[in-house]
Amino acid sequence: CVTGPATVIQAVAAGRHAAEAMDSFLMKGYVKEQPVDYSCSRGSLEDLPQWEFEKTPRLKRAPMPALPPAERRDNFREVETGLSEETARAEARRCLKCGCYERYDCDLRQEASLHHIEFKKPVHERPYIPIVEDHSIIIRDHNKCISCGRCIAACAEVEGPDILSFYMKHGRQLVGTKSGLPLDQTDCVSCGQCVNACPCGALDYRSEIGRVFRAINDPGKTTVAFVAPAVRSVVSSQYGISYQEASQFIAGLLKKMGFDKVFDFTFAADLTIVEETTEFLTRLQSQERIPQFTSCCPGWVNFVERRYPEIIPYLSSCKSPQMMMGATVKNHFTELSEIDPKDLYVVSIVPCIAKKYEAARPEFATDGIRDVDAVLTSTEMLEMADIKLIEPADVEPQDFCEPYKRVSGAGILFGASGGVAEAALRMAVEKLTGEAITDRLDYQEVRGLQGIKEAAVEAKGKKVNVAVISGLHNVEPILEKIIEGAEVGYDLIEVMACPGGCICGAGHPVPEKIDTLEKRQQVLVNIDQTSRYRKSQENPDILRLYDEYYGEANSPLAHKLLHTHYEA
Ligand code: HC1
Ligand code: SF4
Repeated sequence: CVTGPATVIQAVAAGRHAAEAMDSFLMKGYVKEQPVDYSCSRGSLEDLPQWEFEKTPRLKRAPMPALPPAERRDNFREVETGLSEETARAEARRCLKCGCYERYDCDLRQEASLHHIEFKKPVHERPYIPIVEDHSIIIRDHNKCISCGRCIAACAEVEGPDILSFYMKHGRQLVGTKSGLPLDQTDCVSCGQCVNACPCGALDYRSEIGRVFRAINDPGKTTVAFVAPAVRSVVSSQYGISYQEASQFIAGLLKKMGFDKVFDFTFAADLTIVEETTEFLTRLQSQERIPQFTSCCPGWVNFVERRYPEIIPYLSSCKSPQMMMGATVKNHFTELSEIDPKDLYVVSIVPCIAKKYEAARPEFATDGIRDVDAVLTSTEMLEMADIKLIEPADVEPQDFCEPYKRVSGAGILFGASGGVAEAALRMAVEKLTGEAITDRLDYQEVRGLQGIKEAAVEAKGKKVNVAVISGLHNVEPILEKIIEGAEVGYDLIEVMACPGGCICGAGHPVPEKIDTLEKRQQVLVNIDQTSRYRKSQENPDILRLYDEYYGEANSPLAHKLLHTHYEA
């Protein structure tokens, strides 16, 4: 909802002002010296490497076509505006120029028209409020805020930490933290759902597009990109390609963008399953630190460290696939290819904003060289393709690169809630029974978008109880019970912070804009069903990596590079 016409008009005015100022910077050629509002800019590609993007707002979502597709224009009529058809159509076509790239697909535009609010020239009545930079990833620009409260609701009801609220300052209603502390000192898990909920660019996350372009254009650097499982589903929707073509299309797209090597970090999801399931079976046997919680979601890990440190011993010590891939590439791949780690620039592409936070943690760097140098969201990747004017027809589909080329369907399932548990069960049952499983690979009961799902599996007389949880508010009652010393009845618990898992990550375009969460999940399930390898532990490239490098699962070298510790 929109709180009042005046607020909207003022918000619109502030955005319009920013766009006009940007145009004038471009015309005057100041763009390289001035802080750039990238979201409003239309510069030439040659300028890009010199721009400083990191502290500036960025394009919020995937670019929309210049003209509204027919169904979008028709959707507008579904909103009861009370305006005449002619006026309504004229209003619908008027971009608010707030700085985002939504244009005709704009929630704020629809809300404004619904409340009969007309576009006005900026009046500059309100004093400018400095942009709040009290978090390493998320920034807040009160000047664009319309007090709709969506960010507060997303934090409380979508994700769960519930740390945002309104407060009044100088007669203005602003969004801040409930405790009054800077955002990075609260229980904020850096998931970014508040950013995705904001309809007008008042909340944004720091873009790393500039650094990545600079690395690609640096002849002294070998650039490596690796892509998370859930990115396939969005690329499939965005470019209208089938799930069968999605993986090869992404590899071709990233090569076209200029990366030297492109890996699939579904490979590291397979590696995670081998490490984490081995750890789980050891704990199951000794009944120590059971239930074991998964640790691949950095939003969830942040939540435990900040709000429930008593749960730390129950977390798997495995790094997330992102950080396993980073450590493997910076150590194993550099050794194989004889590249100095400082000359290798590693970029991870994910649907997740918390992964930007994760990659920057000091424990994931050696001598100042990060295992993952930059993290792009899938939205940023689509923006980069747009900046480089890459059309789908320009992309030459190709395989991911050696030596981490082959991946399993189990690893692909990681991208949706239940996928980690399903992949772990495919290995755990085989290890417990000592027999290869061919008939029971699908665990339908842990798939889907419900907040809490369960599965019970019998393996040679042993029963394994699994819970799968997405949305942090859904896990809190279980955590409270464990802290009280009560029995929860589960052996393994998968937790993903975002509802439905990474397919709903805030680094993806908003689902309703281009597809649905169900469709995203189905893309991953379809890829799994048609994969040559459907169990992580049978991926030949994983087996070779153990043979040639790590030795065996949970070996000392595996512990050094693939496991971590947590801090309260
Ligand atoms: Fe995820 Fe994961 S599944 S956390 O959702 O374990 O981002 O896709 O990359 O690391 O593999 C996100 C997705 C992702 C990790 C894997
Ligand atoms: Fe990131 Fe996925 Fe966790 Fe959301 S569920 S915070 S997208 S890792």
